[in-house]
Amino acid sequence: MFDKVLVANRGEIALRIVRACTELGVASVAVYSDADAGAPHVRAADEAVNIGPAPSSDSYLVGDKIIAAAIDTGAQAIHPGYGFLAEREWFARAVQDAGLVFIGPSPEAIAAMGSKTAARALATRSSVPVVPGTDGALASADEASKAAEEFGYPVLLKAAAGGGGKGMRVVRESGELEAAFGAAAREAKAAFGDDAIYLEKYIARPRHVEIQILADSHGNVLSLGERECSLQRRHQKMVEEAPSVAVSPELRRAMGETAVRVARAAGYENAGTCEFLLAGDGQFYFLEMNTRLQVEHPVTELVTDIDIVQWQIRIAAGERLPFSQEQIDPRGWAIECRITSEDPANGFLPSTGVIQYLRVPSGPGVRWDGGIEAGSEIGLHYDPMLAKLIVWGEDRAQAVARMHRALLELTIDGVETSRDFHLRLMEDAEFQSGDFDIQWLERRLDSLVAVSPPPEGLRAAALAAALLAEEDRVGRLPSLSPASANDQWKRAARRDALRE
Ligand code: MV4
Repeated sequence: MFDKVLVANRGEIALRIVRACTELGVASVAVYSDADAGAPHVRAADEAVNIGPAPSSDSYLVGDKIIAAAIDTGAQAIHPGYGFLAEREWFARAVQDAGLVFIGPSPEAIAAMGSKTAARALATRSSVPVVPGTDGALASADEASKAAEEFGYPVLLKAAAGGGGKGMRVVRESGELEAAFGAAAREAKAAFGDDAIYLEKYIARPRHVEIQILADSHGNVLSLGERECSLQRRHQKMVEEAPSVAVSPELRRAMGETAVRVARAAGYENAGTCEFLLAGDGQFYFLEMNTRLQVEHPVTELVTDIDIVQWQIRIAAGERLPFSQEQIDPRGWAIECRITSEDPANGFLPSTGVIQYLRVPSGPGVRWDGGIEAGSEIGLHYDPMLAKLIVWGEDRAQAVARMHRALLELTIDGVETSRDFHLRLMEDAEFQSGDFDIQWLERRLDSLVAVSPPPEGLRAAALAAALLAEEDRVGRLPSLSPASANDQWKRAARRDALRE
């Protein structure tokens, strides 16, 4: 095992990795930008190194500074977390070339999965189902048009270098294709510096289900089961769960075996995730493989009782996975809410400020993976995710009830957060039924961010104030039925929320 590991990240994931190191008896080194001096992840680590100014392009994205910090402090390995340098082939190679261990897959595996067309080809060679589509990139809008006729409309144009929905265009009929092809290529060029576009048949209203795998350096590759990630807004996941209501034990086995096949074909090592679309008819299609630890890994940890981050470190140190596939049997239900500093009542506009007060939920089955504390300054330099609230229950209904209770316990003063949005989502009957797909959340958004009435007392006071103001204005108390008063109050409250 390593003596010392450098954590090349910030916020909640840096803390998560430091915790894993500490439990393994491994010393940890944090890195931090000027904006993060004194941040929780810095104090949690055994040592910390400043790597530059607040903008991540001058700090968390500068591989040379991070590698130099590892060498200077005598760390033997670097854990990249997610985002920043986690999926940069050049960084994984530079770490190796510096004589250090990159806690993640090889640069070759990162490169193989970085190209979505290469990943598709690799899957096809391994008899893994992919959405019907082109084998490689399209040379022109004309070629795209021919392919679209072959596979049939609607089709989806995707960036070969892509991921995360950038450079993606749904095309419903031939007349729209040429413009959509140009737009997708321009967007791909701007986002990835590569305008290569390929095409797939568009799958209507699927679920987004992914399989977590662990692969050691001794040829053992295991599936830790699925996560249900359909609840997204603009390609940002908001809530994840494990397992998925749509996955039977048979489907879990089939998808797990498929993910393991992809990982083996890529010579994959360490933790990784295969993303699938799951269609309404039960067909599943491999989309891409994420070659990193994912934000939502805790839901898998809670249902499998396997510490994925500890195993990432142990695998990188050459240890063997001690369990067999048969021993991995998800138990109970886990749900994660991503608590962000965004204002749901205001189009999820990022909110900034200082955390004035923080009450963290606790009690049975509750886990808080956070990166903030009272006094933390929330700016615009980094991702708005403040923390993840994760719960476990015996079944889905208990997990939902527990998440609702935990969200009630959560108080964050000083910035707007997604907390109330998550509360309303837990109260939503359709969410509770589990019957949703990748478009459901956006269809439902308006009703989930609508202003809910305050407690009775406050509402009565607000009504009394409104009536007295009206009396002042017109010289008599207006006649108002309770129902219409309630409607008028809601309209006024909604106006207020929109104005803020
Ligand atoms: C698709 C798809 C439907 N049909 N491919 C989104 C990002 C990238 N990981 C792949 N994604 C999708 N690929 C085919 N052939 C649906 C998605 C998708 C999605 C699309 C629109 C809006 C939200 C979405 C959320 C998840 C997946």
